[in-house]
Amino acid sequence: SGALRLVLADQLTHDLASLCDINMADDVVMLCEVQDEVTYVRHHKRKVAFLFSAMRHFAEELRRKGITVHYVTLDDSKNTGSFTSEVGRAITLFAPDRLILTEPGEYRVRAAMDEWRQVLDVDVEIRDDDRFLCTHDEFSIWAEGRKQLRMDFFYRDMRRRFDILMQGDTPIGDKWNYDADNRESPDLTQVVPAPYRCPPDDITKEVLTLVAARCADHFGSLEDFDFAVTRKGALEVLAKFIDERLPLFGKFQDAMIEDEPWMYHSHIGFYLNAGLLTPLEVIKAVEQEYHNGNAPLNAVEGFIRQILGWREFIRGIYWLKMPGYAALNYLEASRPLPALFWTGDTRMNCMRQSISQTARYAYAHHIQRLMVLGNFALLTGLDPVMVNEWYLVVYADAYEWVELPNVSGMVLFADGGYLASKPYAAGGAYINRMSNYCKNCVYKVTAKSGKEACPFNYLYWDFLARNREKLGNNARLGMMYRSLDKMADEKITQVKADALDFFADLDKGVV
Ligand code: FAD
Ligand code: DLZ
Ligand code: SF4
Repeated sequence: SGALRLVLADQLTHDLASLCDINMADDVVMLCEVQDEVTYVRHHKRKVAFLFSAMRHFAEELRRKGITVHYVTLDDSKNTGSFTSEVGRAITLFAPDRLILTEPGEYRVRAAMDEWRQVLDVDVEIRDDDRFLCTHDEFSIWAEGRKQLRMDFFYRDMRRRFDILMQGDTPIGDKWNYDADNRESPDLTQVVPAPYRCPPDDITKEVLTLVAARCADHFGSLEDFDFAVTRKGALEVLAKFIDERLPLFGKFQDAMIEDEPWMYHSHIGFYLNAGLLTPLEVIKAVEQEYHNGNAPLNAVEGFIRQILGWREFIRGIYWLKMPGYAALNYLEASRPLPALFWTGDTRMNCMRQSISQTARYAYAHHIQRLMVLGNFALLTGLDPVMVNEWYLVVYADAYEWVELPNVSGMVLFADGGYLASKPYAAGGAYINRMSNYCKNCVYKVTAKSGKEACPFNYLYWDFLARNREKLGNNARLGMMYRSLDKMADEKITQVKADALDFFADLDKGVV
């Protein structure tokens, strides 16, 4: 008999470590849709539909290559509902001589796999996931002895190692980072190109029916499902991004426009994280656009930094710091997640826009996640466990390895500054500068206090005052604390009273 090779929903890559040496005559590849994974957090309907359809298409592609595939659908009457029990069942069915795996993206799944070595009556071989560009060992060597980790230094090393946008030993253009050029306010006269759309084929239609029935009470919408579900489709998304959006990606990277969820972003996170695209091919394709003169350096460098820098850095931290990282709560935040995160029922226009788009598309771009939703969660002191669960549920590109460090490290400062040098806290002026949301908001972004004022304005100072003991010594917040110290007593009393009123309204669900 041959090997049983398990492929998870986020491992849909034809040359995956556990598939590359397949013996077509004897081996079986297994994929399974299991209830435990659908509900350990109750994922957005669109996310489940995307993954199941992509898994089914991938299985078809393997079959077309002549590979034997054991595919278990969620509604298969024999489906036992978990990875462990389904792998056990496949072992009885096929009596393989070994089980070959690629290490999973999540610690939770890795822990289960490590147990399989004991409980399964077969040899278990877990291979490194070589789709990532920095191995766990390389990252821990880089991190060793550093009290705080800074993405910028990691990114420079990665640029050198992979020779991306380099001129010998120096970066092209002589600067490593062009973020200073990447903070323009939105230009409302520019028409944002229409996003890629892939109408459902028969496989996707069947999945949509299944998900509508089985996940009826999950968050989010399946309406007009149009994700790519194959590698071919994902390559089209990438090509469309490169042609139509990349040149302006840098300039408008942080900009937000009402009713415009897609902006100049790439929308490839879903596909990268599920394995339909690989990071290095994306980076090379985008670098080439610079060399061809089709896109400016600030756009190309800014985009490459997200994938070669941030994505690898975030993953490195996850594996270095788990399982402890998930429990960190440096600021001792404990407010339960308000219902408005699920309903979008709020008068704060920036929050309503970001949440309703998230419900509709299982997508929001980085600045909505960080500076609107994240900023709200940080300033109001929401419980990190609940905030993490929300982000893991609602985005179709979310897996714990990438969601957790972004939320606990970047947004909530729950790791005390290991990942980010300061909390990304901001008042309404930032959102007003980067968006047109405030024009249609009942709150006044220019008002600093009182019922009509933009809540971010006083929540910002209240946050700093409340967390002085934990943040007062942070060098990067020095200027803000000096401003707070200079604030008249009445003004501070007003800030605190406004914040208390806001929290009372938040509890009542009327902000
Ligand atoms: P683009 O803006 O076009 O960027 C290109 C690619 O760069 C992304 O597809 C992604 O692969 C990578 N990238 C960019 N920023 C980051 C980052 N901070 N960390 C890791 N990769 C990055 N990204 C996820 O893939 N999954 C998540 O669950 C996730 N959760 C997030 C939660 C919060 C609170 C924040 C602030 C960010 C989160 N991100 C997450 C990072 C980022 O917001 C998304 O990768 C991005 O919005 C996806 O859209 P896009 O493909 O259009 O990205
Ligand atoms: C997120 C998810 C969902 C909803 N369903 C499945 C599934 O049915 N089968 C599967 O193989 N993987 C699923 N996943 C992804 C896993 O929960 C997990 O996040 C990744 O495999 C990373 O370890
Ligand atoms: Fe958001 Fe404040 Fe602007 Fe309203 S005024 S959209 S709450 S930043």
